[in-house]
Amino acid sequence: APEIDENGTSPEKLLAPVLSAFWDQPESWTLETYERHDGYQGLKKALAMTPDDLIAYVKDAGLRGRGGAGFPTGMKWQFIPQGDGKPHYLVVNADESEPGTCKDMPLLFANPHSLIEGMVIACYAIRSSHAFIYLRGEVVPVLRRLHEAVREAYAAGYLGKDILGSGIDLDVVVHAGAGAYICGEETALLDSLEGRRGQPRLRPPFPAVAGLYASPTVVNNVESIASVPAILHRGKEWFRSMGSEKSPGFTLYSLSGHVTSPGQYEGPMGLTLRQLLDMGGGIRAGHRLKFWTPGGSSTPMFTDEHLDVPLDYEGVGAAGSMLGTKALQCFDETTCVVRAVTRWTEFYAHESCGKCTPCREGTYWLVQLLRDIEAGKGEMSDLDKLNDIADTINGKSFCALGDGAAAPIFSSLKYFRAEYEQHITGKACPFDPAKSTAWA
Ligand code: L3W
Ligand code: SF4
Repeated sequence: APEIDENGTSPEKLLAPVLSAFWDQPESWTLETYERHDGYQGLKKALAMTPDDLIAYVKDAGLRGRGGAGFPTGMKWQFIPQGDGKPHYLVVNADESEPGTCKDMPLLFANPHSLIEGMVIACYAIRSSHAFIYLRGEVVPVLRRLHEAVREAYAAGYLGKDILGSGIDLDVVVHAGAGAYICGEETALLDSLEGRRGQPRLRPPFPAVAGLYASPTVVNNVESIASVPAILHRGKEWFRSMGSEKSPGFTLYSLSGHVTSPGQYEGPMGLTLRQLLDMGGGIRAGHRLKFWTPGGSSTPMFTDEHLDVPLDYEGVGAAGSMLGTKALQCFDETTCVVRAVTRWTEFYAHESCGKCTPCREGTYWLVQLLRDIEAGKGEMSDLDKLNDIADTINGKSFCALGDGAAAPIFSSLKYFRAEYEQHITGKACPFDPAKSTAWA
């Protein structure tokens, strides 16, 4: 059982999942199952409010975006201008691709109606009658399930014309992307949705001002929107009773890597990796934690010194990283950190959209240096070169992908410089690859 801290992380809260409450039930994804678990009750409460009051309610609840940046959801909705005569759009970012992140796909697979209900609520708030779900296209079973859930919602009157007799209309389009990581960046996603090559746009203007088809657009992560119905149904005070003042509520953590029972774990914001590992059976038997990521590979890595860092925006930030998507990838002592960083950097080089020079060229050169070091062909001066190239990418690239590529370079050099040096002086990787199961 997880340790309970003095900040009010009670057993009831840990053991009362919301988003994942009935994932284990037969046909959890159907409308019938959802309605049996209070489905679409939050929508009824929302429709009894004015849109402005609804936005204020979500703002007061303190929900922060679950896609990586933690931007306040209610504030984002409030940015949408009113009475401007333009169409407004809601776009759900379901392009989950950050390495280690596996929460939105299971959520959509097991409980798609929580997203659809949240979308109706959000669209009522921002006065939108057209919404899109931009889904990572490779995940075909989720695509099929979403299509079916949307069909059920239309048939039951939760989508379409005059929803529940309220006079509001909403059409939802499910759009499958073609498998580019950059299309998870909100403006590249919008370009892709419009039928163009997905590359980030200059911000400002932010999507709230000029988004899809140059109209005011809210882009929210799946988990953010799927969390809204429960806030309406059970109340903002209930939501605020979990987590911390600045990072309230429940959330899904993705636990992966050298863990006895990897998977999705739901709990209040601010749990620690130690608590999550307790729930997940710990690091695999006979091994110990070496390094881990708090929010996917784009966030600076942590070590076993950080087991008690509260996994909220403030706690992780104070410890020198970012909460990101709460993707906790755990690596034990059999993993070569140089190999892991090489693999991640290959990913960023492959996924770099090529629009800006620091990222396009820098990620390529990082890969060349890292491959040499890992193969025992590196020189000591390469470590400064790695740092310099990462420094040229970080903060000087057009979008967050560049910063994400630099993050593992800086943090691995900070915590594991000696291991890089060992590769260089020993002219070989000190790890027997056969002993490392992290990389196939
Ligand atoms: C109107 C303003 N809107 C900010 C909006 C903005 C966006 C949101 C957050 O990157 C991070 C990134 C990844 N007027 C506004 C405004 N907004 N100022 O607020 O914006 P921002 O720029 O802080 O972040 P972002 O560009 O959304 C997201 C990190 O998350 N990440 C996640 C990666 C991948 C996934 C996935 O696969 N699902 O999420 C991991 O760390 O690196 O730093 O909506 O428009 N003045
Ligand atoms: Fe494209 Fe990378 Fe530049 Fe982002 S940082 S715009 S992904 S080249």
